[in-house]
Amino acid sequence: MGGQRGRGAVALAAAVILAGTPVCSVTAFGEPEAGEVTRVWNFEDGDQGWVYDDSWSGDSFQGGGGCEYDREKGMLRLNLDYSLNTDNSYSQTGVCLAEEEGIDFSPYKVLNFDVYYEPEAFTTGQLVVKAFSDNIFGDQSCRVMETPAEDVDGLKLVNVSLSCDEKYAQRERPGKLMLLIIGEYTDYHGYVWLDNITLSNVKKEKFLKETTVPVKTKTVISGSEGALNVNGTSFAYAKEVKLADPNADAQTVALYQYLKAVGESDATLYGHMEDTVLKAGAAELSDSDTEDVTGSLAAIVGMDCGGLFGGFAGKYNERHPGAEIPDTNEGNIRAAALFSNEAIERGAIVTLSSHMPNFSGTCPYSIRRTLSFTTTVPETSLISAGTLPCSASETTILIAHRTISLISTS
Ligand SMILES: [Ca+2]
Repeated sequence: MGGQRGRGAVALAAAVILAGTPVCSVTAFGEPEAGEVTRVWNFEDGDQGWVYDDSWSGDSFQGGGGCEYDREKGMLRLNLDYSLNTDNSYSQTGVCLAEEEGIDFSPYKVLNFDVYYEPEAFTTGQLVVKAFSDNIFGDQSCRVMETPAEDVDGLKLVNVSLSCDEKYAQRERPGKLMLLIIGEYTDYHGYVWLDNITLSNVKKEKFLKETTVPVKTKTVISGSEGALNVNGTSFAYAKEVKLADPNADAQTVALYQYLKAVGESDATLYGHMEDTVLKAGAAELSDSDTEDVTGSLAAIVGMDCGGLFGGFAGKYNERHPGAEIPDTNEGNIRAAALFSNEAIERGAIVTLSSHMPNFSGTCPYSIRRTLSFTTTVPETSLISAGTLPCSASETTILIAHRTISLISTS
């Protein structure tokens, strides 16, 4: 169904093709920056007080281990065997530095260190590293084999970065700093090297690269009443599109006409979850990593209402100083709707996903109704999740419905 309708008001989504290979200058990691205060253990002349410490191993780590100074590499070398604990999710040993007067973390914000591992030393599982020093590092961890690594002389190099809790760093003087090397269902049997254990007041990004090539969208796209034009070639909109919803409105039909036309072209629509919500690159460039490297927003922007858009209000407030949307369910949902509207205004197609509950539940609210996605609800009628007559997970669907409705009224 759906039938022959006009293109409606659907915005053309930018078809994004990554613009060339940027020439990058790599920011050297570990170089001190202006104003940086550090304490460094680089093992250029001995173990600097670091020793093997299996005091927390218990029965979890039965393979035995050791640690010695590797003079040739200028690193600390651990000899580890997790092969007797392959079934264990948490097989733990490590190294430590102990200082009688206590370790002063107060000037520092971050602990960095390099971990080198042998890619041939295991067939399954992985290593996880943590730091323990009273409450300074909380429960942070780094899953070593899942972290981007550099290849160095046949070894894999991973830089671990753990934040110091500034509150505890002011208050505590732990006598010991432990670096725990935890085997997770692994048969790792070999060496692990540690180097450049560094406390610093400056947080750095190991893989930060600065592009020197101006961003440019290489796909030229335009639309007319009857056709989509991609890089000079026209693709006529289908006169009819068959949709599951017989009541699909003109905008929906136009969207599918557009998608069908794109599908017939050589262009590809690039999609990115929460393209303007979550950012890995520098905040001062734009609100979208995609835009930073291509010049336009992702063509398809996904929004996931897992956790009732938890954290969206905070992200929105970061991007819009003064917005002051409260960190409540209602605030987060409102922020998600506002993020969505902004993306739509910039040409994106917005998708909304939710983690569905088991529909066999006893919620009195009609699932059929919540999934219809056709009612428009003005923003002023947004209701808080707490007032809904359904379970939390079913509420999530309702929230999705409400958010879709907010988007559709933009
Ligand atoms: Ca070294």
